[in-house]
Amino acid sequence: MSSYKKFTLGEQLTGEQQLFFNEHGFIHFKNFIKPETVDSIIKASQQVQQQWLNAGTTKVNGVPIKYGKDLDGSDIVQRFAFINQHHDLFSGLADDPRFGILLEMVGQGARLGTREKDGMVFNHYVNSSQSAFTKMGWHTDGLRDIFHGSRLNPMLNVGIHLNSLKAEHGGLRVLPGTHRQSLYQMLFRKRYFLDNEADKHEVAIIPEAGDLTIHDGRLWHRVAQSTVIGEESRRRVIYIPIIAGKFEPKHADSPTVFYQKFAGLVK
Ligand SMILES: O=C(O)CCC(=O)C(=O)O
Ligand SMILES: [Fe+2]
Repeated sequence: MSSYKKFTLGEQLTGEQQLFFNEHGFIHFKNFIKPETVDSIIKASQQVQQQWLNAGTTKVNGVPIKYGKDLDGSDIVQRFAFINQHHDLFSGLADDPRFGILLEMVGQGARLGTREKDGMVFNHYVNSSQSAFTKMGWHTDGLRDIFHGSRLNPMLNVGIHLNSLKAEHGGLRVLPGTHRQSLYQMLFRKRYFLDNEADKHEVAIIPEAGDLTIHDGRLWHRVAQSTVIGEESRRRVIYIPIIAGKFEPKHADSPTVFYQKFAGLVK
């Protein structure tokens, strides 16, 4: 599987879409949001960034905020957590009724993780020597639950992509089918966050701005570094988890959990 089929999200998931997701552990929907919405979202993220720079915010609900430098040397936020709690545009985005269709993929008790885990995350990658965020090593998102000592609850990660990219700009790479693996493979297939080499079975997710993707919390994936440097390498993407199981909201005094310290390994 080197390229893959892209879908359009309708009133409900089709049988074909469900089969694709069950088999491969990811799915890609074109044009979830309009170009104008993408522009407003980027502007809103810059407003939150300015607030956090002014306030010197280091953590939100215990989750570390990742800072770095833009191409012009200015300070930027490269990974926001719980951004939905800091701007109406992002809380409004989480209220989009179409997420209801996606919740059915998890079933009973499914909800958007707007108050749990890292909330709505906003990643901003740019490739330059000064950037603090250019790639992310192989991992599954569900490992967090194992660190939490809880059973692996169903978890999907919904991505809203804000740039139109080609393969040379890096971006999300997934190992299809690895969501149907043993716990052993989930733990040890690769070295979490340290391994970042291309895998011969990986698939490059090639989005256009406004597309939505979903990947299973057990699926191995990484973010490849752009092969080009500068403006062309800029990549913004929002993630929001769909979760089930016990409701575990975070709050201002929530502790920083062990896996979040891994974030420091990522450049
Ligand atoms: O930026 C991406 O596309 C993926 C980020 C990711 O895998 C994560 O934050 O867990
Ligand atoms: Fe991830």
